[in-house]
Amino acid sequence: MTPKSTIPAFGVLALLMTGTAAFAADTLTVGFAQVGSESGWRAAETKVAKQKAQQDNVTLKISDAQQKQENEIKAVRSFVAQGVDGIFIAPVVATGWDSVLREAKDANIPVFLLDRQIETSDPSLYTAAVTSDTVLEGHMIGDYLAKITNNKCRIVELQGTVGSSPAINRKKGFGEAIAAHPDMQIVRSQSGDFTRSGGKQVMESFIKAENNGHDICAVFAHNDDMGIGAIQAIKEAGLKPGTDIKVVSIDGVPDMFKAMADGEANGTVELSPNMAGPAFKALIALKTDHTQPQKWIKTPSTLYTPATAQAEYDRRKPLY
Ligand code: GYE
Repeated sequence: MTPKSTIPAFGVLALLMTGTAAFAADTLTVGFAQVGSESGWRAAETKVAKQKAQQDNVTLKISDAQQKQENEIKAVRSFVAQGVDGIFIAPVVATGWDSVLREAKDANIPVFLLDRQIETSDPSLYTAAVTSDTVLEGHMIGDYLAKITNNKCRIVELQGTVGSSPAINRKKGFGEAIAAHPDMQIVRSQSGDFTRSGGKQVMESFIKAENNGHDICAVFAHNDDMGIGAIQAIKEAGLKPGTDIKVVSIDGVPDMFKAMADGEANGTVELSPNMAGPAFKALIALKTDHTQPQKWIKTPSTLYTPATAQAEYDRRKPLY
């Protein structure tokens, strides 16, 4: 028996003695291999993770991978070497995880995927994934764009990080939604890497290629930050975002609510930045009484439009 395996027993004993559920987590240390800080949504997720860790008495070690998978893999290896009680990974890209996950599994350390999914031939290599339904998000915003354009629109698409599950899935969901409408087409599509500057740069090139933007009906950005970057590019080209070129995206960050309130964007699908909270809860339950979590702990996604944007902005601002 390793010293680690005595932790749940201690937890249960103290639970009986103190009668409080908070104690069991006192001893937990979690390593979080985070993507980076490419977007406002990502920064909020990190912030909420720290808050939830404090509430749940978890010691949280966060490593910033600067959007590189190799850095995340290194971080996971170091968490395994440190013998942490759980590992959270927000996987930059979907493939290439099996061998490092096997190392964590061999060391008996449960792994939770946060906000992005992976492709693996052996799902037993991770314990659970806490993510939104990113295919659904693409579908929802595609249906909405169809509605506000009378099913007729030449669309440019700003994709997220190449090979990341939200980029793959949001493209898929959006494509499914517009497939029903022959007059809706994606005429240009390129990655802006989920960043504001990437979104702006790629949008500038789309505008140049599309009759100074006059032939573009809408931009679909896989996240709000790229959408905000696109808004800047549209303005600099002398056009009106939200009117001349419609802007729809996904995340629900305050800046996008502000843009909608100002009439410069048309819709976003919000996903909760609280991915760590449900993961801590599941890890604590697993450690205290061996409760196996659901494989996919799904968080909700909600469509927002300009009609309620000002109120939603005021409500969210303090949280970010
Ligand atoms: O939408 C984007 C971030 O993985 C769901 O990553 C997350 C996405 C989010 O960079 O802003």
